[in-house]
Amino acid sequence: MPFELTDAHHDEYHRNGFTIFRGIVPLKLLIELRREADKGRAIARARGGENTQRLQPLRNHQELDMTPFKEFANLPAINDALKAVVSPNIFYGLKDDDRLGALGVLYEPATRPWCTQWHRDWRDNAPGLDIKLWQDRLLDPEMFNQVNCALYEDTCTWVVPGSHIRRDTSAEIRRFPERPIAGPAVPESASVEEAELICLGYTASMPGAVQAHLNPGDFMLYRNSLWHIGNYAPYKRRATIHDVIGSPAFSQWFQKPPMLRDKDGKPLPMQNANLETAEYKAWEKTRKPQPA
Ligand SMILES: O=C(O)CCC(=O)C(=O)O
Ligand SMILES: [Fe+2]
Repeated sequence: MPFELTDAHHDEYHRNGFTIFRGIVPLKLLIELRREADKGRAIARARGGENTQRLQPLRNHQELDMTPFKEFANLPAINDALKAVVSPNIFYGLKDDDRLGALGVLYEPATRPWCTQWHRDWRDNAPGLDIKLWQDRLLDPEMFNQVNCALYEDTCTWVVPGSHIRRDTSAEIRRFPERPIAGPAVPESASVEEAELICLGYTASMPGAVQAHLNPGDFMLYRNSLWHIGNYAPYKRRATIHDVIGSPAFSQWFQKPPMLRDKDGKPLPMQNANLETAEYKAWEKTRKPQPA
């Protein structure tokens, strides 16, 4: 059945911070995208190691035929749906040249399961970013949009629905009081199975976490201000197109992200937005010796 946009996509995106355009990639294009994306896996591993997560941007690699990716990024169904759900101001795909901006592909690791930390992009992975300004932009739907479009079934991404437009809840602060956010404790001696289960336990330990389930050709649009994580295993074959969705407001941010700097111009360390909360203070007491 061809993809059909409904009010539910709009509601889900704004309420939960993500929505999925099911089966929006046509069959012939899916075949071509798989063919080129699968070539990128070896290039990614040669560059980033056997367990690397991505090849991005794709456009730097002459070995790859960008034609299907261009067709993908210009699909009217995708562009119309994005504009209807997010805003008429957003842009995707080609603008005025034949490059494909930030489009990349996410792959499964070759030998070892691993996961990212739980995070909200920019806030938790950009040391020195002025997170008060990040927080001020959360309610603007033209900011912080990205896409995962699965070419094979993909269950790696987990999210906390609704977290994209709010501060952390008490439970989230108790779970992750510290910055930078701690990842799972996987001993180097852990077997592959043990590493997989430790990562799964860490991933599932986030209050309110939900696993996204993408089938081939499903396009997940999400705000990366959502709490989210990627959890990977070698047997979960993955080739998922990963890209940002542009807007004039986001281009401005992207070109010059607001950084806090010291007097020598060096970015400050990662900030923690929860320092004044009761939950953070309670946690701090448990780890610091109290003054006499
Ligand atoms: O693998 C995924 O789907 C998420 C990756 C991610 O969030 C990241 O690398 O920042
Ligand atoms: Fe992320």
